[in-house]
Amino acid sequence: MTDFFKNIPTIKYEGPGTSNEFAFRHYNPDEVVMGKRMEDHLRFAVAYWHSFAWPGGDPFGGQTFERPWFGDGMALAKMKADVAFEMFDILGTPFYAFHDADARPEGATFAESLRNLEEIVEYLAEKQASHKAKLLWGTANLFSHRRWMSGAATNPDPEVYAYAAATVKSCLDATMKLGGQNYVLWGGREGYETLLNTDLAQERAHAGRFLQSVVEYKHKIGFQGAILIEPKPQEPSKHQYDYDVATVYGFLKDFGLEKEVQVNIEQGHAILAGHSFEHEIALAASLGIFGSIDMNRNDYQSGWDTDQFPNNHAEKAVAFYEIIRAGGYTKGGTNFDAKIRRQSLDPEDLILAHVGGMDTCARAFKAAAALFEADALEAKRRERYAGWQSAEAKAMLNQPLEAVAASVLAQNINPQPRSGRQERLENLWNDYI
Ligand code: XUL
Ligand code: CO
Repeated sequence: MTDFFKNIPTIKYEGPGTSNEFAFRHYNPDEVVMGKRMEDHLRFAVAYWHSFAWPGGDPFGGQTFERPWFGDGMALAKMKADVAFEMFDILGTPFYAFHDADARPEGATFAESLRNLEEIVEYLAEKQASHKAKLLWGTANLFSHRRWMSGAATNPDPEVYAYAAATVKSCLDATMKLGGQNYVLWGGREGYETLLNTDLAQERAHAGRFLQSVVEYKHKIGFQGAILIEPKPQEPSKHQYDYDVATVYGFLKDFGLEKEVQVNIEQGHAILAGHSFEHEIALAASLGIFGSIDMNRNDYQSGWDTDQFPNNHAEKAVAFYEIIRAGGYTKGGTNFDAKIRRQSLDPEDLILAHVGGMDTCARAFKAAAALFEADALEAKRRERYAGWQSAEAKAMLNQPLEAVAASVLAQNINPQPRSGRQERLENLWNDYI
């Protein structure tokens, strides 16, 4: 036991009326909604990087957090893991997610980094065995170290491609060892700063081959988790090749991977791509590639990825509605890719940020589930498309253009526009949130 969270109690559900800061108002893990416990619907995960590895810097200033585990060496890395599992216990979160670089010290050589990773993975495995939290996903940090500055799999230097392959292999091995349910690839540096020095076609081809080789290796070792790409349009690169869900789907089709790889959709990334979170979820579900989500919010004035904790349940309810329509998660979950602000120095801030985020999601989820179960919105949607239920309408989809055209003249077809009822549907939403 460390004393980092000393005096902070285990967070329990007390309901919306409580005045206890250290209690859930909406997240009751055992409450059954739509036939399943909320914990099993929401599958919350804590992100190791934001909560335990990030020092609180921004582009204008450095470290603001002083954590007893900051520094180098395995002993501190293990203290970090101890604190992390203490936080998972306090919150009751069933999952966590991590990059290699969040958990192990960087070595002077690849071999040393690998030894450090293997040692910390051993330690995390012991932790998992004696605590509730399990691994939602593992991933490789292929963006922070200067070796990745011009890309990982898309780097002009073949040695960097090789180093990326070795790194992803080691992280996939680690994820498998820890029973991870997914493996995520986020290509922050898989893009360019300027087209003037970039062979876009070659870089894209290398990214495709790299991903194929990851999938081949997954099958070779018998990893049962899902491989997920996390789309993001830009930041840190000016342009990233995994721009949004539609772009990723085209990429997967191009490399024959659309049945092998799914997406991890992040709220803030969807907004940066000019979409809504729910749009990205609905599109991924319709394409059969919905996997998991990174839950957060951006500051809506700053125009960049501020990774804040969600605090607006009405906004998230629409996203959870699409997840429910998609049939919910299978291997995925709700990972808080969110960090406290750099002025939020206290251990309490870390805990209560998650409490608020979990409550926001639970409240959103319950509203979405109630609306879905009432079938109110779905009934209206079905009614809108009801014309397509007729045999004649269905048959039309198999007819050539000229036959459809002829039917307009023969039957004197004269369609009458009908209201889309948007405001009425928005009012219906308000009844549930
Ligand atoms: C960056 C981001 C990453 C990925 C994992 O914007 O979202 O933290 O989730 O590499
Ligand atoms: Co993310």
